[in-house]
Amino acid sequence: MSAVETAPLAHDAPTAGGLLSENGARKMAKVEALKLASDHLREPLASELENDEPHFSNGAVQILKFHGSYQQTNRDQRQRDWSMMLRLRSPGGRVPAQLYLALDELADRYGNGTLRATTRQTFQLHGIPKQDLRTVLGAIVRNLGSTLAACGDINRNVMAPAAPYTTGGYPAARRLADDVAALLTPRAAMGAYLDLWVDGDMAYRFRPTPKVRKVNRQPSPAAVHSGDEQEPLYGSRYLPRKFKVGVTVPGDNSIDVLTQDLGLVVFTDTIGRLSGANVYVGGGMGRTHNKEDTFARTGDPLGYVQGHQLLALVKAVVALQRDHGDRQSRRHARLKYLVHDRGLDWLKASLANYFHGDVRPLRNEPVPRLEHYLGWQRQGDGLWFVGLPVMTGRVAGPLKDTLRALVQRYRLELRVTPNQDILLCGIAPNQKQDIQDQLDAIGLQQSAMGEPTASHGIACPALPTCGLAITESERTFPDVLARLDALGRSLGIQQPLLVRMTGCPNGCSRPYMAEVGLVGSAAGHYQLWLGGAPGLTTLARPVLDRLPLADLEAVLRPVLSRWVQTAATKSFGAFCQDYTTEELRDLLGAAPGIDQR
Ligand code: SRM
Ligand code: SF4
Repeated sequence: MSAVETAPLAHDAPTAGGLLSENGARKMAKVEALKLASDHLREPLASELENDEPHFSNGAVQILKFHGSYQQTNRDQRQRDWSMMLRLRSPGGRVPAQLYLALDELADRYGNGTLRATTRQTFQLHGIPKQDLRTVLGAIVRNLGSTLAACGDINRNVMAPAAPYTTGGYPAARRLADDVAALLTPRAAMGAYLDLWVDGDMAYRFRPTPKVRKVNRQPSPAAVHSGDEQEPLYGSRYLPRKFKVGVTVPGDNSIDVLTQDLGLVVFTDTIGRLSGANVYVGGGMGRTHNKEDTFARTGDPLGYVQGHQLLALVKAVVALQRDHGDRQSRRHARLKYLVHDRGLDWLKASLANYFHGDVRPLRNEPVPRLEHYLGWQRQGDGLWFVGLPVMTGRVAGPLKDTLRALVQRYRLELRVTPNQDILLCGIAPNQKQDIQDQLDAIGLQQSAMGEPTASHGIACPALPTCGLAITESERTFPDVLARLDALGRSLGIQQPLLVRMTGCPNGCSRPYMAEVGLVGSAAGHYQLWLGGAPGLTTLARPVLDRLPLADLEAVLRPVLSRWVQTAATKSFGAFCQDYTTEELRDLLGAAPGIDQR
């Protein structure tokens, strides 16, 4: 099948947009045609795994993503140096000891010797040569991990509060996240996945949770079915674009709930059983510089749905996006554009074809906070966990050695937080001192928790691995934080600032929710966003397009100074919200080389 062609739609429900070919038929976009021709995500990947080329073709690369891997080059090297990034899928960030130890070893033996905790609560490995991909991926599956659907046009890793609290609504939120992950696991693609990576060994088949089995047995509205018996929810072209779900409890916004395509805030009864959830739809961060029709957006409240109807609701929203999401323009294909363009009323009316349950008015929620869970805390079951700040999520050197030693000795489960930090969980009281001693030996807790911004900031990988990066992010972030902390000290600022940085506008560290967002716009230059809230409830605004990083202090000093002098009881984000964009620009310091838009 050629890259762009006229082909029948796999599902004949309406699709937004629509390029017409000469004979008036709708032309299928390239990636759509590739998905359709892939035999549920097998080809041309399966064939190309057999050849000796050091890289995959573009077609295979698109299918490879659904298996959790991206082909990358080292952008520090002049010559193309191909390797694969592998991303796991770990709902709620849970990584058992056995899997962690396997990842640790695989990173050393086949990868670049590091692991990276991601902003969606999982681990990535970088630098895997193509010829080792089968070995590495097979080892992950055999150690009870999975990379299936960690990337690609499909539901991604489901987020949930990482803290292993055994009380309140936390266990219900984690169970719901597991159920959603199981519900949205592709069926036919699972077969392709096991065939490719573990010779079809069905022992590693992902088994749906009992709740999901029950929901799948119940009749759902006809519109939910894709028309493809093998892949009943997704159909043979899967979704128009990635889809992200996050689950949390009222007041804990560690998962950045408004940035999710579908955000669920669960309510429980007095003994922790799921009663229902407030549902938010249409959040998303990705945008493109100078393309005003792309934008970051916070989700809209859809309403409250009762617990026993929640999985049906989740399926319904996915099916609606499958049928109505834009399959012609990938830049415009996320659910957020559907909600923005057609409106919440349209969404609610259309959803009625897919969901026959009740959508009630939202329940009240407490003011949300970004919980970090750093330091020692009780789980609630007699055990402890310790939250370790990990700068930009990169696990390397002494930190990697210490984590391996601790996990090996005590068989500890890890949890990755949306803030790229790691929680060591299930610690018995008599293990605490030894663990603390080992953490002290590498200076981990003091160093990273001493500085106000460091325990809050996140940055995406950017150069050298990310093919879309315009600027540095991860490699320059520690220095940026140190400079901001020094500036804060010189101005007498006590409160931490929420700082997030990326190397391009795709928004992988969710910078548009930060109090200070730095978004790579040209070599050495960053778009400056101000005005996000510490509880991640408000979108920030762009105030400068090209801030030279060298001028960071000069530009921010006057506005930070005005804040501490006039409104220090407010957060910096709330202070910025009181001003128009023009006024905010006037409050910034002038520095040579700044283009004031
Ligand atoms: Fe992302 C693409 C890294 C979370 C929005 N993201 C990429 C790629 C795969 C680059 C590419 O397409 O070639 C990056 C790989 C870099 C590398 O070398 O590892 C990449 N994204 C990451 C991670 C590793 C950043 C991190 O610092 O941890 C995160 C992995 C998440 C995971 O475990 O699943 C990551 N990406 C996010 C998030 C945050 C989130 O999901 O909560 C977002 C914003 C939320 C959203 O989706 O709207 C995000 N990534 C994007 C986009 C823009 C999507 C859009 O709607 O326009 C792209 C580009 C694309 O998809 O075309 C992208
Ligand atoms: Fe790459 Fe841009 Fe995502 Fe950073 S924000 S990892 S530069 S795609």
